[in-house]
Amino acid sequence: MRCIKCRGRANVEVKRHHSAFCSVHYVEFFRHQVSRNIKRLRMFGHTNQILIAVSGGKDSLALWDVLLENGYQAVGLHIHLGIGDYSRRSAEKTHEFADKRGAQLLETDVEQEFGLTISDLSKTLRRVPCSGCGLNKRYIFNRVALTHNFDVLATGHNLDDEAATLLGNVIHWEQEALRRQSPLLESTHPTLVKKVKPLYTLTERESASYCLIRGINYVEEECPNALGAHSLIYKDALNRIETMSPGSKQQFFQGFLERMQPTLQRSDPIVLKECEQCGQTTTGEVCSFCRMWNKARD
Ligand code: Q46
Ligand code: ZN
Ligand code: ZN
Repeated sequence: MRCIKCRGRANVEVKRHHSAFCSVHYVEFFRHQVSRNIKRLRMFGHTNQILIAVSGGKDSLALWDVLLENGYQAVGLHIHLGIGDYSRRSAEKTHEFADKRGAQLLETDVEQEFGLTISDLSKTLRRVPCSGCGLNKRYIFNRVALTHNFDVLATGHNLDDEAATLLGNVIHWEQEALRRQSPLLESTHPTLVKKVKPLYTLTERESASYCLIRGINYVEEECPNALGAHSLIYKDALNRIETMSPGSKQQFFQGFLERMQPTLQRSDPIVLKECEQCGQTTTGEVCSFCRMWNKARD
């Protein structure tokens, strides 16, 4: 296999682009994809302050690296979830990355701030950990971005994540979730920060290859709570289809963005109010985050 740019020995094959690259040109390809996504969807510019949600996994660290290398002002935010060794190792990898580059990192600890780790919260509420965890992460990312005056929140969601979420949303016909599923969510309320996903055209494998070539140490294990999660089942199904028909995953998600999203976004948006307890957005009187913690502290 030869690199399509320099004809040297290729190290990474990208089947859905019918391409292969040597290490140097792969890094160039990956960064170009990210830059193109940022510019095409007008996610942010070089004068914007970007907060990037960093878990310590391959996607968020690859994204942080690309943004810093491309001269963007990107500050990391790591949330300590309190999920045993997995959380400890995730924090270690995040610190290692930030220290090596002298990059600014903000941190929040769910237990210190709210009184329970994600694991204890799930036991107290008798709910699967992911539901409380997802709600906490979304809430904290938005709140930190607002209180520190960031222009935009960037996450490392990749093509595999987005295609799996889309499949789940279609299987359950989650209309509101489908309307909001986009690599770019503009702020629709003063307490909602703009959200972007610059890796939405790149796969997990491509982020992993980028980290490997760049020498980025990331937490390789999955969160123990992800085992048996629906998202993994959907990813597995999509990977099987992709193996038989390369490009299907991209076609599925890109086709949705181009053909379905514009129609869905024309429907009346939900009216947002401010939560009586915390002031963040909600459709009712008290937001789901406050309701969850009220119940846990009962
Ligand atoms: S960290 Fe949290 Fe994920 Fe673990 S508990 Fe579930 S949502 S699986 S991305
Ligand atoms: Zn090359
Ligand atoms: Zn609230």
